[in-house]
Amino acid sequence: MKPVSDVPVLNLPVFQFPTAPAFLKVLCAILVAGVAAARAAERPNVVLIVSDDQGYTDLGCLGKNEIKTPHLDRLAREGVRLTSFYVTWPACTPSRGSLLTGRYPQRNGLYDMIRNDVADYGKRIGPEEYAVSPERILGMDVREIMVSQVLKDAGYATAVFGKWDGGQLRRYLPLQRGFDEFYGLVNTGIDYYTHERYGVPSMSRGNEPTTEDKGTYCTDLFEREALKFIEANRERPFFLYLPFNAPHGASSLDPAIRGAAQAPDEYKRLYPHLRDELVPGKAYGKEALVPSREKRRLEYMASVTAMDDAIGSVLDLLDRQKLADNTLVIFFSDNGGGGGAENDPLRGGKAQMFEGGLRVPFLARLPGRIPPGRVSNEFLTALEIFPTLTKLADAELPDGVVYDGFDMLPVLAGETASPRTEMFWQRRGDRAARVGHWKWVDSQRGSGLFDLSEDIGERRDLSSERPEVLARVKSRFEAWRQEMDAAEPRGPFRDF
Ligand SMILES: [Ca+2]
Repeated sequence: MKPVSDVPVLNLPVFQFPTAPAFLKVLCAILVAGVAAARAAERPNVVLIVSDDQGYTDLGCLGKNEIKTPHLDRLAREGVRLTSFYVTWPACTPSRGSLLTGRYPQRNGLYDMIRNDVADYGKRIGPEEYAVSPERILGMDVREIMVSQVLKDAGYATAVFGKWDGGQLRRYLPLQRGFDEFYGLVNTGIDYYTHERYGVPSMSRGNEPTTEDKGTYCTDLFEREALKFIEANRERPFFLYLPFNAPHGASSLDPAIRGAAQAPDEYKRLYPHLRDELVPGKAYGKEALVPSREKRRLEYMASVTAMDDAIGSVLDLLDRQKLADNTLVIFFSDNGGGGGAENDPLRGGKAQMFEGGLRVPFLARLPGRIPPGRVSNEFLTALEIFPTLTKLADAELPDGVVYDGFDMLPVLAGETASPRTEMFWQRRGDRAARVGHWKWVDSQRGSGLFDLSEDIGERRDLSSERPEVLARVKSRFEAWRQEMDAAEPRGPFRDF
């Protein structure tokens, strides 16, 4: 039997009833604390979903082709779909870096692809590529603040599951950039099943490489992690960044796999009219069987539908946990469609300065704020993501940092017109600008001045008919370029 003296005794202070003013002070303090706690609990969650190389018209709800995306279609029905939403670069790395920092790639320093992987076998990196990506030790400048850090500091639980693509050395990894959790590929693309990039294992959990799930379709893994995270954090505000690598082509050494996305058979069976076949072709300078054009479209569409299913599981869980009404869900593609994608009626695609490389599908849902079923042609960009999420979380933009966007929620809600009037792009020697409804392109793949209000397909070059407009748009580009050159230098590509 325990001696009585071992029983813990609570040494409570002798309670004295406070005097009236003191009592009011205590009461006020309790009320303020209660309101702050309630406010913290009320702050909306954020689920930011990014797909990889998805085409402008590859959404089932558009009815333009046979692709099946029932859950993205649901988001469109319950929220807003944008038709003039742009990313900051026509390929993965800088586009993703920009949405996380709220700054032009030319301002945050990550203005080209990070080739911090073994190059594809037999690939020759040209001098132009070497000039901007000479090493495998690069990443987003560590002085850059990501939106994850701002939300974490504001009390949000933060996680990223999927394609990181912001540098693979430890100092560049998500846990050092304001994310509490990370599971995914550190680089820009993998084989969906082996999780290897051209034979090199590329998955990490937290700061450590892992092969724990080798063999499992990666979209399913990101879904699994997302659901676990939401379950675990349902009582507090959370920021879930879900950047899928679907429907990007697989980075496999196998000629029968590379060059197409990958999807499980159950999703490929949804598109029975497309033949799943290999045809004679070339790989690494030798004869080989490679995916046919039809198979590339099949794998692409099936991988989009598999991703859509994962997104459906996330939306279902938000419903079950009664979180849907207090969660901003955003979806867009990191750049224009490539591989088996369709961008029609836009000109061009991934890696190009035409609209097909830069204008992407976008959906957002926030019940009670964004009216359901809206379609908006307002001019908005991925630069708006950072200020929008910061405002939503009732947090402040970091001091002394120049941001290139603004809070776009009032525009998404249809309350105000977009304040954006211009946007600029540069990819090596290729340049482009949109000023109002005018678009100027100067690139290896073609150039011209186009009136997007009448010619979204950029078919009719008006350079000689409207020289005054051309001069104005080019001068706006030059002013932007000068501003970028004058910005505080950032790595990895510039000396600092
Ligand atoms: Ca991409």
